[in-house]
Amino acid sequence: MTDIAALAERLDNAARHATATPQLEQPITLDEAYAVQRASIARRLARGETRVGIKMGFTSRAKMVQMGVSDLIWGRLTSAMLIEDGGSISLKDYVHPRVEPEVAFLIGRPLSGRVTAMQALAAVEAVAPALEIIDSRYQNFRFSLTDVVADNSSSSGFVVGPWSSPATDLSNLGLVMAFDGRPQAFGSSAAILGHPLRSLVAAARVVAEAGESLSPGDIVLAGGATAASALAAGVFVALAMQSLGRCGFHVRD
Ligand code: OOG
Ligand code: MG
Repeated sequence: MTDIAALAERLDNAARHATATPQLEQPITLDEAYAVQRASIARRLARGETRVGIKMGFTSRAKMVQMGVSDLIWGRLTSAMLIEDGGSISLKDYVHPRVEPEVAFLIGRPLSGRVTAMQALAAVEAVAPALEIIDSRYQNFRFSLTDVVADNSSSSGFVVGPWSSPATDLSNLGLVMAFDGRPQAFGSSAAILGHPLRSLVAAARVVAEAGESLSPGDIVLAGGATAASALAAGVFVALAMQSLGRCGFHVRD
């Protein structure tokens, strides 16, 4: 029997204290992994954090290849993970953080279940460039599919840039992620399942499978468009995305 509560506590503590934990010793099922994720987030909510949306993972080939996992996953975003655009983070709060360029959707109408891309778009209030900070709580940033799902899909922080009209064509927006002006990754929003809206369609389906819904005010991160880059102390991380503009944050020691 998998002790869901014990695993949730272990992963929550690893995140809170920024200390790595070994990969899970016993194999668990995907359903158990999502149950651990839900229980670990419940601990955060009990401490006063609020739910602000969800993040999709492994929606691009670049990310699947980098991490050796090829199934789409998702995780929950809480208020404590939101970093102000232009703000800063401290490396002390993370185990081995990485950053990746994403697209964010702001939900304007409830969305859940099997929907078409047109229906998903109709639920979008605004779109923005975003940077996700991922930080696996597992040693050496190595995990299996179920390990990473239990660990809330490595969610640890995110920055959202200026919101634009949902009418913005997201199909193929060029992007550059830079550290102190030095490009770390180039890409296109097309890398996200061919079109980031497909990630929102998938988000609507996976939350429904979990008995949940996307609600007005929720943020959905569509998934990294390129491989992630390890963060280094002192750098300013910037994302510039065609049509959508920029966002960024400072990394302190
Ligand atoms: C898992 C999270 C994946 C994405 O955008 O693909 C993810 C990881 O890479 O640690 O956030
Ligand atoms: Mg991501």
